[in-house]
Amino acid sequence: MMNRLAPALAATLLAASLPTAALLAHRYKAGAISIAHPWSRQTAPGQTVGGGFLVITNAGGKEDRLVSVSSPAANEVQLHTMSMDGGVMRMRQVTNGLPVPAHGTLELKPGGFHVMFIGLKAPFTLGAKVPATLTFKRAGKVKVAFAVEPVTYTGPAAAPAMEHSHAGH
Ligand SMILES: [Cu+2]
Repeated sequence: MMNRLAPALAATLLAASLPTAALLAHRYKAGAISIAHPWSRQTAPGQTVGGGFLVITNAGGKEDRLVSVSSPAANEVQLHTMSMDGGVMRMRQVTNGLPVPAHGTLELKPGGFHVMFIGLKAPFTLGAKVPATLTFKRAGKVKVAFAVEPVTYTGPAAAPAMEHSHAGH
């Protein structure tokens, strides 16, 4: 599946007004795997797909693999990668999963690897939690919830730096 992206990804201006995001971050653990703050974005009326983003850390000495994701909130959930194709960002399905390196991190973020919720059964509304099950080769199934963030949200990584700069005042 290949889709042209909606040209709305540049809207990062409001992210600076969301310093509480870090406080709402949530975390899951399963064996050597820990998962930080799965999140998605509020969907527009009529929007039938949504992205899912999260950071997966492997504290173990053996590579694991995110094999698949399922969710009752969508007809289908795929893992996607993004790449430039003739100057246009396109995404395509990853069918054999994504590796989580030993003592390493797999980051699913806007512009890169992501979870694709396809055929949303209801809009993703701000503040909602979208339930999903991640299946790992080693760690097995992990139930998580994707926090629905504003369309301008770009991830929890920006928040700690912001808090740090505030602490300096
Ligand atoms: Cu996608």
